[in-house]
Amino acid sequence: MNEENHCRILREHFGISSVPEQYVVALAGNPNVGKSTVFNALTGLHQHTGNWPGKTVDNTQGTFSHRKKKFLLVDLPGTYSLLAHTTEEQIARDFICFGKPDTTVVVLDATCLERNLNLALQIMEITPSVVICVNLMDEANKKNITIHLQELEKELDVPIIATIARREEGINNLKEIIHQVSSGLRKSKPKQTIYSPEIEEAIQALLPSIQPIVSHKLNPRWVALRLLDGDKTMIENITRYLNFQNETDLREVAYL
Ligand SMILES: Nc1nc2c(ncn2[C@@H]2O[C@H](COP(=O)(O)OP(=O)(O)O)[C@@H](O)[C@H]2O)c(=O)[nH]1
Ligand SMILES: [Mg+2]
Repeated sequence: MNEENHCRILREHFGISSVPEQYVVALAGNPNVGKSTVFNALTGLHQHTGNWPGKTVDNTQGTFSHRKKKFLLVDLPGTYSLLAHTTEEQIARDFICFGKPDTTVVVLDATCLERNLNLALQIMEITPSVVICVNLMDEANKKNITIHLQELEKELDVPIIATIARREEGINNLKEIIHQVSSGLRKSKPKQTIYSPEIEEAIQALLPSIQPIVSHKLNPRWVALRLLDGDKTMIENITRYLNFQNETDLREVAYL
């Protein structure tokens, strides 16, 4: 997809007004993890709020520069998952899948990492361009919670940055890693959730049919999982998205 086309899709479908030489960064996270605080620390006053097209959900966008590169940051609605069907979850999921952000930052609450990791793992199934921001480190310290960040980073195979967003601690490191991931200087192969043998077998059976259709546009394993879910709206969205790019109808694969 060329850059101008990408900007047009972002504008028409997501109300995102990016310019071609700008990296687009999505900010995801459960509600109340300090996402807006991270957003403010990254963008300062350079932000404005509107609505997602056709929805009554806030769409806040902001900009910052780092190492002479420009970044457009999009604050996604706070969600626990990307699988259920609330408007907020749909917006977050569609943006990560089809808006093709250069980097998706997942903000996690350091005091309840395990619950928060659920969303991170779901996002890691969609895109390899993920950065995990473990926020509220001061609160975790107060509760004597120790997080082995390096081990977690190795385990998940995505960059992890610790922050105390309220004090702007770690924000520069976060900018640095966003720059590295967006520009392709740092590439990850995020750990994938392994399902039961039956599901894994079904994924393997579908992949050869899915791969040529979705090629590099979507992660084939993720598409296989959605087909197995039988999530009709999502299958329609994927089909529309691929048609948009003049691709074969995905439904043929769904009804194999
Ligand atoms: N102690 C502490 N509080 C924080 C930190 N980051 C955010 N907060 C606070 O957590 C609350 C929720 O933050 P907010 O950014 O609105 O969360 P959001 O719902 O994820 O957007 C606010 O009171 C913030 O001031 C942090 O790193 N440490
Ligand atoms: Mg918020």
